Amino acid sequence: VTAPQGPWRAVEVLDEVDSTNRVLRDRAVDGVEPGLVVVAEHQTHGRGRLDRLWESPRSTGLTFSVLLRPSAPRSSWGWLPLLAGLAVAETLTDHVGLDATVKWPNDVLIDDRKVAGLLVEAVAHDGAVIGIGVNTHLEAEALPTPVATSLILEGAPADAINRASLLTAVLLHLHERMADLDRGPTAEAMAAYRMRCSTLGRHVDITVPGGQRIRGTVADIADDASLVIDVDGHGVRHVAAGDVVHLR
Ligand code: BT5
Repeated sequence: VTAPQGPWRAVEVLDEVDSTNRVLRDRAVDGVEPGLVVVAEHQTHGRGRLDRLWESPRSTGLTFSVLLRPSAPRSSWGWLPLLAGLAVAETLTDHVGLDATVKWPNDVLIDDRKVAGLLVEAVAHDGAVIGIGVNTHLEAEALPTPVATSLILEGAPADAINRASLLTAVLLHLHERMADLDRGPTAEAMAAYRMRCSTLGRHVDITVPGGQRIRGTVADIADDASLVIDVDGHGVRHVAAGDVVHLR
């Protein structure tokens, strides 16, 4: 793997590690410069949000993290996972030829099934770790949930999902969308996110931190990256964090 253009200084490939996010979080504490990319052939404890697990048998996925130091003010960091997810979805369309959407806040879907997940964490020295897991070669019997899918199952051509070339393509798109974040985020980036967001307009069930559940229709993604929900029978509510289920 060679480091592509952009802010990426180096790409480190590890055979086995608990979690690439954990590695970069520790490196950030040690004061490592941003721009480092860590890829794992296998993660023994891939992390999702809220102590959930990201399951990916050896060599069936692209699992990596990047360390950045966004110059955008913290008030716009809500857009970080959204625009990173947008970059992944754009890569799947441009590089692999599949129609991918983003599910707020951190999933990438094909045909409403999860093909990629993102975990963004604020770390030492104003850093942000963006962890990305993409199911590339996962076969049907190995899917961790019924709502998961993989690029191979969606009919992607084998050469397009070669993990080294996919990584290079994702890093290029990520570089562009993170530059948009640092510029504002730009109106173009926010519009591109809204266009690709399959949560927008959907009837959803949301569990917010603390456990409260809200049912309603997603009316908008606000400029602060929160969801604007038309709560069934109870007016409008902004939700900045939570787990979303798309209802039929
Ligand atoms: C995520 O969390 O989707 C974030 C996943 C981030 C993984 C990357 S891999 C590289 C980097 N290093 C890490 O340690 N993590 C990052 P969340 O929204 O909480 O979703 C987790 C849920 O997705 C699980 O509870 C499962 O239901 C489901 N899931 C687990 N593995 C999956 C897979 N391979 N494909 C689709 N869904 C999966």
